[in-house]
Amino acid sequence: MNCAPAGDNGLMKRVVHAACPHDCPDACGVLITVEDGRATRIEGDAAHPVTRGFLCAKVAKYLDRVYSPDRVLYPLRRAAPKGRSGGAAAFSRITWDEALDEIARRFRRISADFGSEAILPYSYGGTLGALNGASMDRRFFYRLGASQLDRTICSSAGEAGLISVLGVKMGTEPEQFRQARYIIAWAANIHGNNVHLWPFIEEARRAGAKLVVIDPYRTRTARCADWHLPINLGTDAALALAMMHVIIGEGLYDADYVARHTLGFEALRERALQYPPERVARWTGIAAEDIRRLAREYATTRPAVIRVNYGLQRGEYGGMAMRAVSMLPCLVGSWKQVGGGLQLSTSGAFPLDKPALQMPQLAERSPLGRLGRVINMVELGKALNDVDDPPVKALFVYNSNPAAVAPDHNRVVRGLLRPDLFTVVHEQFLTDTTDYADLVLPATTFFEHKDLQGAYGHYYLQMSEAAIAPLGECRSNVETFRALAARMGFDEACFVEPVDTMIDTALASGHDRLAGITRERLEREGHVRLNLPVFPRNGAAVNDEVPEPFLPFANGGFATASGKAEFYSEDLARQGLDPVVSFTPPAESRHTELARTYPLELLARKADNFLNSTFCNIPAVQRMQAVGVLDISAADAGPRGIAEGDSVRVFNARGETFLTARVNGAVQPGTVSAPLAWARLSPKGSNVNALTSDRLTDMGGSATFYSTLVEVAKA
Ligand SMILES: Nc1nc2c(c(=O)[nH]1)N[C@H]1C(S)=C(S)[C@@H](COP(=O)(O)OP(=O)(O)OC[C@H]3O[C@@H](n4cnc5c(=O)[nH]c(N)nc54)[C@H](O)[C@@H]3O)O[C@H]1N2
Ligand SMILES: Nc1nc2c(c(=O)[nH]1)N[C@H]1C(S)=C(S)[C@@H](COP(=O)(O)OP(=O)(O)OC[C@H]3O[C@@H](n4cnc5c(=O)[nH]c(N)nc54)[C@H](O)[C@@H]3O)O[C@H]1N2
Ligand code: SF4
Ligand SMILES: [Mo]
Repeated sequence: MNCAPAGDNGLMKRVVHAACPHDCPDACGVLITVEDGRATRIEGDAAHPVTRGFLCAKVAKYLDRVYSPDRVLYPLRRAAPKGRSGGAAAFSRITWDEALDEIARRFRRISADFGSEAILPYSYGGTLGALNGASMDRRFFYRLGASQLDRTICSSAGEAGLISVLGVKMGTEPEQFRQARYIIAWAANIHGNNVHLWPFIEEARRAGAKLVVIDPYRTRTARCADWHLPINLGTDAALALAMMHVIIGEGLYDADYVARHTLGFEALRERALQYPPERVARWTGIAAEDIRRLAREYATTRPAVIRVNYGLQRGEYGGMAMRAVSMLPCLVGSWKQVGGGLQLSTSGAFPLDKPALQMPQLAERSPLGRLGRVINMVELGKALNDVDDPPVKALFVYNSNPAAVAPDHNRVVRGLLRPDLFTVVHEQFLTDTTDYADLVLPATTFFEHKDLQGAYGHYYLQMSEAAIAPLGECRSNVETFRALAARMGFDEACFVEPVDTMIDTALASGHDRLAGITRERLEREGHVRLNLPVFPRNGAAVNDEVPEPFLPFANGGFATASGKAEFYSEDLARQGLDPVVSFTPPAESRHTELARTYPLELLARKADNFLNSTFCNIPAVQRMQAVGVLDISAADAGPRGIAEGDSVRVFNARGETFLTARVNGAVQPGTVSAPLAWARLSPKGSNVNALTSDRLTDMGGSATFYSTLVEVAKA
């Protein structure tokens, strides 16, 4: 941070280093200019090796979000019936004292009448800050004896799949993509969801690299690619197996790497034999010849890297799909080259002391005397309507907008409408979820609080300083749960621990990768690269100005039980899953019985310019993003009498939503697609999640947003 009196007008002007906390792999370094207490400018940190001085279009407009006239600035109490009505008019302003008293009183009552597990926290990716994401809140709910939330809505299937092969969530660092000569963007919408990787890919392409995109949707990334393979939803495991069929059959694998660093090759060879390209072509919609060419090019071009993203694992068999794709670099040995390998996530490299931040041992001091039961956040509708041991009587939502993002929206809303459910929502804005809140508490943005920030798309740890004072009466998550703990009479010292001490605690895990990385250093430098072992000097820690390439698995060193990349997994066998890898069509897909009634596969995707449901309400961002649209192929539109611009009803047994048809070649026959947005801003108040189901994935208990069958009719 630097301070200087600013020229003529005598205002104090300073530039503050922060880190974008939104749920995005890029975790950008951000510079906020503050003049006389007001933020006046936001820009990407040019010194950050991945941010490189630019921000995505939505966060570039963040001043509009921070200073939006729609910010919730004071605690609010409901003054009208729950439901989609009224917005701000449905609430009246109260004081923090009144709000905290009411929450403490209701929580005590519910705990006495039904047991403390009748209280359910609900949070996800509002902020990925180490403190405001998961620290004081966890302490509070452990001490309270509340139900635990299994936070599975995004990535747990893919994580399970990746970890089943590699043992850890690590991969190729983004800076190395510039050295790659064959790049597969597999379910990776790089322009939309990971834009800071793009300049490295561009650099590689200038040096002759080829970019292949495997995505059912013609994203901007696909349009820019050398080769786009529009795959049918949920069929990636089959494609990867067919590639392995070719690679193994034609002897294109790295026999030495396989022999030294993998386990179960013979079992994999036998399995891959069952997936010849001709057979797989029918499932994937990709011609056998294209599959062969892809396999040969991938196996023989060096270095070859795969950027795979979580879109791959939002289908019913997402775990197996990620498992299959994760095997490819292990088979061809591309981990050995700078610019080779695979990246899903880098988050496993950040060894912050989570137990010390979250303190699960506090559960022993709760009325329950142990950890509460676990509720899967994907099944919120079930939890609110059907769970009875005890029923959920209070819901505390923060960092999340479940009435927009949770699957089976109508069932979720049925639960949220229950008059006997006490719902508190800690938010920056009035959202789909506050439509059902009894109390709304005002939350700070990252401009207004300090935090420590890791990443899942690079290897830099960052300090995010508070740039401005909290607006109105906003409080951070940390301060809100601190205040609630005091009101509940929790007198443990951890509830008064200052933010800086919490940051010190998080950094004090004693792990090598954090050696020498202190709060003071992060405050000085803004971002610091983790101490990563360097190839070929594996084991030696360096932290130079220009970091040397980090090759996590060049010499094997996988974090699995066997220490090898596991083509055969004893652990999966124990769970009753296929220990090798296989393809199964999702129950909701064109290959199954239900497709006779609902013949179209729905890709209920993310919007390129929103962040899940965040940013939907900001006018400057709305201008960049078409919402309320359904992409449909001419082959599916024609027979239904649907033309470009027509209003359509998209429906299945769970619900319906109303959209405007776009017949522009974005999707293939049999697939339709619509972006996620706020339900309350959508025609007739429902979004794509009115159509999605709460069925869980094969591994990790994640959501199956992208295994959804629908029918479409002209409205
Ligand atoms: N602009 C923007 N950025 C975001 C987000 C956002 O909403 N908007 N969301 C953030 C979040 S929460 C996350 S988890 C990350 C990562 O989010 P991602 O997982 O990368 O995002 P998705 O859009 O779900 O999927 C990525 C791509 O996979 C494709 N896809 C979907 N199903 C399949 C399939 O079965 N096979 C294949 N091959 N491709 C498929 C989609 O069409 C999409 O283009 O992005 C983050 N960044
Ligand atoms: N159909 C469909 N549904 C999806 C997806 C999809 O691709 N398609 N993607 C899924 C995925 S990958 C994910 S990760 C989930 C995302 O689910 P959520 O994490 O719920 O995502 P957001 O919609 O971004 O909502 C986050 C909310 O937190 C608030 N917030 C931000 N910062 C703070 C803070 O510091 N404190 C508090 N108290 N609140 C804060 C924001 O204002 C915002 O309303 O959605 C899932 N749902
Ligand atoms: S949302 Fe992602 S790309 Fe945009 S500023 Fe934040 S971290 Fe960077
Ligand atoms: Mo996510």
